[in-house]
Amino acid sequence: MTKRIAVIGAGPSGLAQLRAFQSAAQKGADIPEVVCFEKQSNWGGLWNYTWRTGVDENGEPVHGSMYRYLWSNGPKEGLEFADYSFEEHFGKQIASYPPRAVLFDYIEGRVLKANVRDWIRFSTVVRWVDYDAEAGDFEVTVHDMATDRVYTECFDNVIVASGHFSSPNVPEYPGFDRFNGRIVHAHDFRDAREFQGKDVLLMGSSYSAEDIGSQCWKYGAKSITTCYRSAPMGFDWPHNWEEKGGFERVEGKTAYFSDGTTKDIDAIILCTGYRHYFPFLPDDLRLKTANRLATADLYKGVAYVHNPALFYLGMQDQWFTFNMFDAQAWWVRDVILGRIAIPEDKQVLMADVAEREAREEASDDTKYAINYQADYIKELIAETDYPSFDVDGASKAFFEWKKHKAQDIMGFRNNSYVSVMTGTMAPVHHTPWKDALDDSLEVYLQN
Ligand code: FAD
Ligand code: NA7
Repeated sequence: MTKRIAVIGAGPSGLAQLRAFQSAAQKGADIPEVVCFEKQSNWGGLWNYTWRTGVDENGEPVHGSMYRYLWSNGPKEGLEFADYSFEEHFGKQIASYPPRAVLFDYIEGRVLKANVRDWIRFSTVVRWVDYDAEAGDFEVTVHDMATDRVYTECFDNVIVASGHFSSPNVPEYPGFDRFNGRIVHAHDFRDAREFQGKDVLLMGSSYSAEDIGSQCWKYGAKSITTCYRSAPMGFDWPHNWEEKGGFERVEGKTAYFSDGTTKDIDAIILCTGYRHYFPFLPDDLRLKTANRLATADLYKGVAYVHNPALFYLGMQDQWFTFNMFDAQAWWVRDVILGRIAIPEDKQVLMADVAEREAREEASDDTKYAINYQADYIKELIAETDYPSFDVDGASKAFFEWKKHKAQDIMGFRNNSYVSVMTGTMAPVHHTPWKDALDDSLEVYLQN
């Protein structure tokens, strides 16, 4: 095969794409040349932890939003690879909410086994992608930071797997410019110990506010205050955690809220979400979407309707992660291998997007949303040879997880679930999450 494929990013999504092609080759398929460009010096995407914030060693924006002591915020049984179980990787079943280093090790294990590291050009930033309509190919311009060389190569397809939880959404509120303390976005938060003994305010009512607040609480913040724009998280918080309404302004160190209350605070952490940001794409190729389950302009959630030779992986909001990226990557691979045809009529592609959007909007219910994403995974894997697995069983782990969070927000990570890949129950972790201050791989695996 003479085709050339560019994959942008070697995080879980990009690595899923490499593994998808390698698995086809292993079964005897003729596969294209796959070149993956990764701006960091190692793979793993967000799971490749960096202490840096702002700019990296090359002066590029730091991709990582990961922080120390992060434990998976959902059960591992919901994200397990169908072709590489936790038991295969660790040689035993492990507890259900692994810390970052453990998940990094697992992600890495599969691609080390697949032997695809040579397909990746590390420390290489994709600067620009153009489509040449006459030639029918893409020109990809990259900057190799190690040799300080900018060059352009042509590809038949481009697969964007650059993630969408990296570029922060940073609102401004009255008084921020004169606040006598630290204001930091979740993207730049690294170590909860920085806030030991402090009164911390977190803005937002989603996963980052919940988890960064929990980290700060666990590592000794004096008090946690969260404030919401639309709706409270509504958990049964510890005694020194308060949830307030809308944030109005800050004067000196005093924050004012829409319910008329105030709180003196030392630091503000903006857990206000992220933007889909593709500085390397021109208008006609750039995905413009909100963070939702049915992304705009992506046929089957992956093929760009305005140019279906361009694909995007992992651009949805995520209940499922790693195995959803796999389902997508296997499907994209099969389009490229000519096993699946994308309809030529653009109206058909847009109708597919509209149907997905309408179905997502039909309900606000969380269970509905989880089932919606599960159905999406089932739809994609039915069309490829990705190992079939009990996706509804994985959804059940998510339903249990929601229940466990409602019961005990600081204790939900002490629960265990059954793997739908191997049928084994996870062991109970040796130490309750709130007392487990050492998040290293060695300590976690001591079960
Ligand atoms: P990323 O992991 O973001 O990887 C994208 C890669 O693309 C990076 O390596 C980046 O360097 C590279 N890249 C970007 N731009 C360029 C460029 N121009 N040129 C070259 N390379 C480029 N999911 C879970 O399942 N469980 C969790 O507990 C969980 N916790 C999370 C906690 C945080 C703080 C965040 C932000 C996300 C969390 N997620 C979690 C969701 C996360 O999105 C996925 O787990 C996963 O990392 C997404 O993989 P990805 O490959 O799509 O994107
Ligand atoms: P999310 O899930 O996009 O949530 C962002 C939150 O920030 C949400 O509660 C928003 O409120 C709130 N928000 C956004 N803009 C503002 C402004 N201007 N003012 C006040 N509040 C605002 O992002 P997260 O970082 O929590 O999670 C993203 C991923 O990171 C997730 O997958 C995790 O696993 C880790 P809204 O409800 O929209 O009113």
